[in-house]
Amino acid sequence: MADTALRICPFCEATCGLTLTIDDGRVVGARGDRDDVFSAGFLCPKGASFAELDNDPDRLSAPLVRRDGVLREATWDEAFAAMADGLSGAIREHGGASVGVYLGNPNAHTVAGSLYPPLIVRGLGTRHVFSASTLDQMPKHVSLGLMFGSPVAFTVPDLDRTNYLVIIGANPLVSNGSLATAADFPGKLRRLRKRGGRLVVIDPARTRTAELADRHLAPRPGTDAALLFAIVHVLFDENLVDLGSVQDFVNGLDEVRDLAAAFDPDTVAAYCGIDAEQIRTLARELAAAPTAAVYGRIGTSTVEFGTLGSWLIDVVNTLTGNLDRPGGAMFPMSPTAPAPRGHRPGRGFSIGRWHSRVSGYPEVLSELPTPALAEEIETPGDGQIKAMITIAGNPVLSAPDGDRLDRALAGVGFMLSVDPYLNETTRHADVILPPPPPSRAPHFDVALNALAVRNNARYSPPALPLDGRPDEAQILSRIALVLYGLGHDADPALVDDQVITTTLSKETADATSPVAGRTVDELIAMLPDGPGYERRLDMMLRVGAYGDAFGARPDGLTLAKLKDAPHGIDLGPLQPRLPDLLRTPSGRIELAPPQLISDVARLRDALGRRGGGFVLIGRRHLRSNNSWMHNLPALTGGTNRCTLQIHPDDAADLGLTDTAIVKGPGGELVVPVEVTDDIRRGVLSLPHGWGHDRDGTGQKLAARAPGVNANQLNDGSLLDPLSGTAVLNGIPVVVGPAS
Ligand SMILES: Nc1nc2c(c(=O)[nH]1)N[C@H]1C(S)=C(S)[C@@H](COP(=O)(O)OP(=O)(O)OC[C@H]3O[C@@H](n4cnc5c(=O)[nH]c(N)nc54)[C@H](O)[C@@H]3O)O[C@H]1N2
Ligand SMILES: Nc1nc2c(c(=O)[nH]1)N[C@H]1C(S)=C(S)[C@@H](COP(=O)(O)OP(=O)(O)OC[C@H]3O[C@@H](n4cnc5c(=O)[nH]c(N)nc54)[C@H](O)[C@@H]3O)O[C@H]1N2
Ligand code: SF4
Ligand SMILES: [Mo]
Repeated sequence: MADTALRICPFCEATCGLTLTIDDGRVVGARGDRDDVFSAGFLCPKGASFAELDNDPDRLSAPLVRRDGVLREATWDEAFAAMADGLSGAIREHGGASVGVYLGNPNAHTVAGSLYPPLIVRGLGTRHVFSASTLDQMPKHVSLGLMFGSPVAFTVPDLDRTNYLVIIGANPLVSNGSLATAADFPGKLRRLRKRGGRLVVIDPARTRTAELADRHLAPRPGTDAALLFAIVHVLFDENLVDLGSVQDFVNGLDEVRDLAAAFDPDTVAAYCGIDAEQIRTLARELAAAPTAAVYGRIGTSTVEFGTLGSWLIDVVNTLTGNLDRPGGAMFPMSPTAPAPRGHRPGRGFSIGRWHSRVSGYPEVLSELPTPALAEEIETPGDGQIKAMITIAGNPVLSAPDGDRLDRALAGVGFMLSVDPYLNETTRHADVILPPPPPSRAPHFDVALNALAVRNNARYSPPALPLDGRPDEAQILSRIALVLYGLGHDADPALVDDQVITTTLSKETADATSPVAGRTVDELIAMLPDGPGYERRLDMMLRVGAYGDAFGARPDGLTLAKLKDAPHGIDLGPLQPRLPDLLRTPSGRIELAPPQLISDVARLRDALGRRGGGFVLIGRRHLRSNNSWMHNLPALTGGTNRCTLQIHPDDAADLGLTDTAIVKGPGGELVVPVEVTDDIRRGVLSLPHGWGHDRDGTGQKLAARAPGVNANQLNDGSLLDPLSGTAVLNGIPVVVGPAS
């Protein structure tokens, strides 16, 4: 008898509710859950392939331990013991600070990945922390931190209510949205147009999102920050600035106006390759629209001026009166974020509290730039990385110059990976601890609820039992136990208990907390029985904005209430949150933070550049997900996969027909050519996450159509200096026919 179970999809930021079909103890199908309060039945090809991914025969079902140089299956006891030996040995010899940690993207999509890695980092006491953030959204954290005082005070476009949306450097019809959690992003864009709203897309490629737009502008890659500055220039020049509801708490307006003076549309037009009149029109329309929002992603983030671009997006939102207003750019209220405590000055946000050892890159959010990982492993001396832990990451393919990182990882003394696959990165591990498939894991969007375009809370318990395997929470807890000196076989609940006690001690001592003055023991006694992560989620929900404050607000949220509402609880449209959420020392919005101001000189200097030569950008595919979904039959094959897109005129000039050789600062690749006028002249596009042709990996299907690693063209030396984020778009390359 087939059964069903509800499960939020963990494969991208859209967080669709799925209905899984379960037969004979395994998932055999997935469809969109029409009753899900957030996604209302939407799903994409990746969600539809849930069963294949869950049952992929190449997924590791047992841990691997390296013996005599060879990775072999081991029992969980053996593997945990080997993990403990390896880590303790490295720490004994070189100290916890010598252990590097790399945290990959799926951590943002799992309960375990959200709750436990910070404890591992703290247990090690290491500053060698690297993550996918510096290949992705770190510029946004920095601009938010400097403007609003909190690096997680995300602004998202109010998609359901806006009248005018500018999407710059994002392709949500393919990515399904990022840093703006919205199930059915495509439907929301269509509905925007149906209700008379307008959509403008700014992207060097005519993407599927651009095809849906009223207007598509195709700038030269890397020039977004200047383009946005020109919009700011016009807003001031034509007296269109109107701060709306935030006007009483904005600092730095004059500085921004003065800085924008250098970015007049005529100067910027030549640099961006967009008509000055188009820029003026955009600024005027943004100012005139009843509500409007500018939303940017990867194309504005992983570029030379990533932090400036991320900042200027919110500057434009502010200057047009759209910050924090319905239909504009708003701040979501996550159910597990601490309840708002009223308007008060904060400590602000700083970067560069320490620097990387070899290149001297500043720390950002307690992390160092991932492009610096290889050199920190390779370079001898005090503070060298001697051991590595990777959790849910594949930096050999996702970061610049994977060949170098590949060699570096091969030389690390001890490496531990928590990952379901033996892949380009984990093949270097001495111990691989595989989490169970998603059907056997719980789901709650600790990270992504803070980005949702409509407030909501949903919880999926595991759809299937663990069958004797540890879940990822237990795996990560056992690593933490070793680091706390308790031994890998201590009770994993100790880890959660410690977090709960610490958190509740702080809450009860904080006069502004909803549980101020209560006793910790009383609150702990109210937590449910069950796995540690459920106890922690319950605690977070109860002291959160919608929580029951441990009984003080009986109608409020608890985990039990979420379990009783399997399709989720809708918490309503986004609400204005300023000035309460500001945590800047001034208690005001800092429109012109000094760190950003001083970086503007670099942008001004770039204005004289005129291009010439080719630049490389990336793209995503609806049936792919970074590097790790190329092993599923339903998602393989088809066109437009790992091909080099080039404009027909460029291809003709070069005599390019089928295969090209591309050379970049980091190496060269031979790749099939796809001639298309969807791309701007002078620009080449190649997706990332490919290059599955290394020995010793275990994804057999992926290896049959390996593609090439776009990141090998990149040597990783170019970073956005404020955020330490790799420049992945706008890489200068040389291209010609492969003969
Ligand atoms: N050129 C170029 N490079 C890019 C990008 C680009 O646009 N252009 N994009 C960048 C971006 S935005 C990102 S986020 C990074 C991604 O960078 P990474 O996160 O390093 O790479 P992924 O390919 O997402 O690898 C995810 C890993 O997690 C494992 N995994 C999957 N599910 C789970 C799970 O439940 N638990 C655990 N423990 N592991 C799991 C997979 O097997 C895989 O090994 O790539 C970046 N690289
Ligand atoms: N199907 C699928 N979905 C995914 C992923 C995936 O790999 N596949 N990855 C997930 C992850 S980790 C992330 S972070 C998100 C990313 O989500 P998005 O940012 O929406 O995805 P991208 O397709 O990388 O879109 C970036 C766009 O920027 C454009 N671009 C490049 N350079 C520039 C530039 O200089 N200026 C401007 N204006 N545009 C530029 C590119 O042409 C591209 O269309 O997607 C997530 N969703
Ligand atoms: S859009 Fe994202 S969350 Fe929704 S089904 Fe597809 S992969 Fe899953
Ligand atoms: Mo990402």
